[in-house]
Amino acid sequence: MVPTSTLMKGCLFVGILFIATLLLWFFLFQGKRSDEEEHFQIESLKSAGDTSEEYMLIVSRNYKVLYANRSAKMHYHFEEFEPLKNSLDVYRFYDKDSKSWECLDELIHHHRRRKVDEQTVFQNLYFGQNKLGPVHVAIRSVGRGTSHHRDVIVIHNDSCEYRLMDQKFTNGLSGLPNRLKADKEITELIARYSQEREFAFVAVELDEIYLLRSLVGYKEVEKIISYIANALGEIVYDPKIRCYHLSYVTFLLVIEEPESESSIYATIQTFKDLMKQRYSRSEGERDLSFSFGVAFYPAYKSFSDLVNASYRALAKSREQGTGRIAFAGEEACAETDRTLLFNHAIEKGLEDRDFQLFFQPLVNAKDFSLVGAEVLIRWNDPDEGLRMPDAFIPVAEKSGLIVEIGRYVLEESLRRLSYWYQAGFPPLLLNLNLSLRELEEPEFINRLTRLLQKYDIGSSQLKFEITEHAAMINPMLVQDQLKKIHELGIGIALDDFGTGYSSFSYLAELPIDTLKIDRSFVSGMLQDQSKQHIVASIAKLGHSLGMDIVAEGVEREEEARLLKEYGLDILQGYHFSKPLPQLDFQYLLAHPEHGV
Ligand code: G
Ligand code: G
Ligand code: MN
Repeated sequence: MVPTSTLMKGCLFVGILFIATLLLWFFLFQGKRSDEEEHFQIESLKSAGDTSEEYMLIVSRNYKVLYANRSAKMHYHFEEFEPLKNSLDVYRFYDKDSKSWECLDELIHHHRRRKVDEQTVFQNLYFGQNKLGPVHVAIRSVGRGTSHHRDVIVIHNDSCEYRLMDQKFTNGLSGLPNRLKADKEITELIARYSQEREFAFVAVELDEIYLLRSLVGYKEVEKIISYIANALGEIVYDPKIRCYHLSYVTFLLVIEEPESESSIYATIQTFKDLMKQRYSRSEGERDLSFSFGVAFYPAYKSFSDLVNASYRALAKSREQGTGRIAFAGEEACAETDRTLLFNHAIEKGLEDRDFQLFFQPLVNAKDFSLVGAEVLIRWNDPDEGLRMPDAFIPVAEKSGLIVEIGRYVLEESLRRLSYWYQAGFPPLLLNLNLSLRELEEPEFINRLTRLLQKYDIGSSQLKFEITEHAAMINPMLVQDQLKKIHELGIGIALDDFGTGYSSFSYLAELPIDTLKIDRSFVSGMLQDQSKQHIVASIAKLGHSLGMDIVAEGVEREEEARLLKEYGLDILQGYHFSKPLPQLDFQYLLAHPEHGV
């Protein structure tokens, strides 16, 4: 129970505030008065000002703050004002480099030029260290043009209420809007969407918090929480995404009208990347991992249903381990269960080293001698038998596991090269397929550099194949990363060239050394004159750009002969050899006299 006297005091206080506020606004927007009257008004305003929650400032002609009311001082922090000598009442702002004065100076200046009293709304007004917004600012000048010129500025900050509301609606640890705010805003969103549009409700949770806390201490966990808040804060630059802090290490992302499931994955990936960039701890310590539970509106129709569904999804993802994404909903569940299980199997396969590298020979088009191989991965699943990449690469692309697969392929390939070199075989080129997701890894280039050193492999022995498709999806990033790879001396081939986009414009922009003409142009080329023309012209164009040209899918001797005639540099295909297990390929290396 609140005691009656406290209640009465509260009412009285609110009453006084209200009257003071009225007085201020009345002063600002009434008709003209004589200077004397106004001087009197200013004095009485000061006393009103001190009980007002609005910020009030009186500024002299030369931009000194003559008076700041209690609220304004509180907001500016009193230490930041220094009373000027000989006047008790005169304050000056102390923080010289603060943006706040710039902003206010400009406001006053503008006001004086226009010579009208006015009210302005500012979305963001710097005030002391803080950014307020939106605020209503009213200015009125007294004694215009005389030495008694005063500007009376009243800032009605919606933030008076804000400050209190803020605390109510903000999580104290992260400064992010809290669960209450989420409830309010999402309920509004639901009303607006009225079941016609969709949004994704993604619960984000830091994994293994109890373990983590006992390992690093609660202070470090609080630091991690602020990093999470920063990362989420960056994501919400996208106006279709909102974020909230629901409880200790649980956050919420709301994505309005997501284009597809993969755009949700993309947002999650961005979050993970940002966390990785911000919070990388010294080696040997655990990485942070997060789990995600996704529910959709309108499948779940209220805030609390969405929370519960996304939490259930989170719990479900936990059953599979940490660092996972699970979706809520009956039908979706069966599908996600299958995907989750499959991804889990891939992870296990990587752990058990059930993945094998196959090597498909690359031959010199002039004499058909062996120059290297394209590395193609196979999955030797103990339960299901040999699995081809088409059966698992797309799934791994979607879940992000392709990054792990790529790491495995890269390290194994380098280990092989190093072994063959030590066994006395001449240096040879390996072509590795690289997916966009791998290029997007912030650590990719560093790891690559480290591994080249570790296995002491010359960069000219490695070439990456990327598809045109990847280059199209994220051209800026691809261009950037490829340049770095190129600077290391590693070659880059554009794979499946001629399928889909084939824009020659980025051929000039990307550091590409090699074009691999897609096998659809080679297969059937003997019967199809137009295919021959295409292959011949791609070769000519590529050569004129200083590139090597490879033809893949060469299945017949006649094709090989024709391609040689067109001046191609390297050939690959079943005619020479299928992709081979390591030992079979090694046999070719050891017996060049047998030919490929
Ligand atoms: O071998 P084949 O069925 O072998 O390969 C099918 C596709 O799978 C190829 O187009 C190739 O790009 C892709 N692929 C094979 N191995 C790898 C790999 O190690 N990494 C990536 N990203 N893709 C691969
Ligand atoms: O990365 P890329 O999409 O180029 O992968 C090469 C794929 O082409 C692999 O799946 C490989 O097994 C396959 N391949 C290689 N040579 C031939 C060939 O001569 N004919 C056919 N049909 N497929 C081939
Ligand atoms: Mn390839």
